[in-house]
Amino acid sequence: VATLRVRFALNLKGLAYEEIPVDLAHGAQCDPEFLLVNPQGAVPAIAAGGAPPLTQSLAILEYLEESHPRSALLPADLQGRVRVRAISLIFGADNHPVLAPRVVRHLGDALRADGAQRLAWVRHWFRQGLFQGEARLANDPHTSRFCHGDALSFADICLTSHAIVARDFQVEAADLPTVTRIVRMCLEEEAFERALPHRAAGAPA
Ligand SMILES: N[C@@H](CCC(=O)N[C@@H](CS)C(=O)NCC(=O)O)C(=O)O
Repeated sequence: VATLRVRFALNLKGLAYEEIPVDLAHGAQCDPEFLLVNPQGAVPAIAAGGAPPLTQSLAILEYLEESHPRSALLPADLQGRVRVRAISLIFGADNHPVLAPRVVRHLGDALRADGAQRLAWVRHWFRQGLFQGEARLANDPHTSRFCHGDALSFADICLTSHAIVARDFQVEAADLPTVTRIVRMCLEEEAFERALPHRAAGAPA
């Protein structure tokens, strides 16, 4: 989910990049070699401008926005920027963190949750993110073609990355018309389509 946010932003800004896959399913994020890149043991991390690796997807989005202001992903007005960041944080701060692999692993290790219980947990928080997104976006005059007016923003990036992976977990969203519509609109954009997980370097065939 978090890596997808960065791939969407890079594509939307038309920036070229090389991807190095990290196999989360086999714990490669905790290999000593990768911990030198991100001691937190999580992706994404990007190397840009010869500086030490940048981590945390939302901070990376801010970096890309400030370093490459063309194809802006934040509105020009302060109120709009705050609204876009607030919507982004529904996904990035409130729901995704509790379904990260390390959290789900810990449910098994510490609480002996079995596979079905761990899956139910993940699906619950994916659904919660979409549900809260719908509550925030529906009936809000600032919601239009996309999460904020008619221009793509961080909020669309965060919603769509959450929704795509939720779909892989068969999370129901048909009763959430606003988020369903916006995700569909985003996926019509080539920049989003090209970033989808099955197109990533190292993705399973
Ligand atoms: N808040 C971080 C979250 C990073 C994160 O948890 N990434 C996941 C993949 S979506 C990960 O690498 N998890 C490894 C793990 O939980 O062990 C961000 O937005 O970059």
